[in-house]
Amino acid sequence: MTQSSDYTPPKVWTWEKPSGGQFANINRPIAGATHEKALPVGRHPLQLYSLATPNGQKVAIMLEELLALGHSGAEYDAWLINIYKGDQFGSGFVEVNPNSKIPALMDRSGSKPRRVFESGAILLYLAEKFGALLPTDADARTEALNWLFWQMGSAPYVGGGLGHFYSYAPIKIAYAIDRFAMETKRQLDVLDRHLAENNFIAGGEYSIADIAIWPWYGNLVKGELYGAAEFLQVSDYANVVRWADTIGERPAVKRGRMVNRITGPLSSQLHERHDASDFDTKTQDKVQT
Ligand SMILES: N[C@@H](CCC(=O)N[C@@H](CS)C(=O)NCC(=O)O)C(=O)O
Repeated sequence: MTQSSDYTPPKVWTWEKPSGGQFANINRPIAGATHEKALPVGRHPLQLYSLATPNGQKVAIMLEELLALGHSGAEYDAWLINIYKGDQFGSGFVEVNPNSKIPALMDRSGSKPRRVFESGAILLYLAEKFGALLPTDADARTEALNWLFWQMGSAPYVGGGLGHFYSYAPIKIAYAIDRFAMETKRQLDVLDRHLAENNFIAGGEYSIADIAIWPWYGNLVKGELYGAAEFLQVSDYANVVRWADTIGERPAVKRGRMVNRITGPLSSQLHERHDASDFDTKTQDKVQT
């Protein structure tokens, strides 16, 4: 392994300059708002403030699944928070999520607005609110929550670890890439072994565990994340690929991943979603013509 020791950490770390890489201009060691900006509010009970990253996709997919199940109370406005431009540091957004990360949800269906942040908490909140997509049987419910929290703890190694060092970092560091490629492959193997025995993550029933895991590991094995499919030899994980294909075919998943999307084919980008018909009329290919 390549060893490099041309850097000795100082006694006290200081923030002197942007560290380079794709997110250098938005990363900072201080929480809180950088500017005053109120969030827009639409007409629906649920207001989603997001971007179609894997964590953002989870919530839009969940809402589309709930609507497909007939839960009209899950109608939502989805507003674009462009994290590359620093929208997550606006005062209104920070009030909804003090951690300045998408996705964030405001539930305005009650007597006073209720904020929900952290994608796992949002999925659980919506599943409980609508009594859907979380098994009621104690064993299956526990298993769904096991995997939901597994995802929340594991994906940062994929995103903040592999994705950062393989794709975004300004220099390629063999030690870091090896460390996180190894961990990502181990996680894919965990999933592959589990999905060899189960159709869905919590067993026989599609649930919020699938909705949490698919945007990360499903996108990864389908080559939609960090361009790392070949690097990780994802075809070795045949059960994950089979599961990813099955879920990717769900109409609500196809819709949900378009919401607040600002990259990819214009026909797949729905920057804001305020009505079910927006999928047919407001994608960027139609808005721009
Ligand atoms: N644990 C959080 C992670 C959310 C997260 O990392 N969001 C990223 C995009 S995927 C973000 O908003 N980054 C903006 C920033 O770091 O400034 C969740 O699952 O909701």
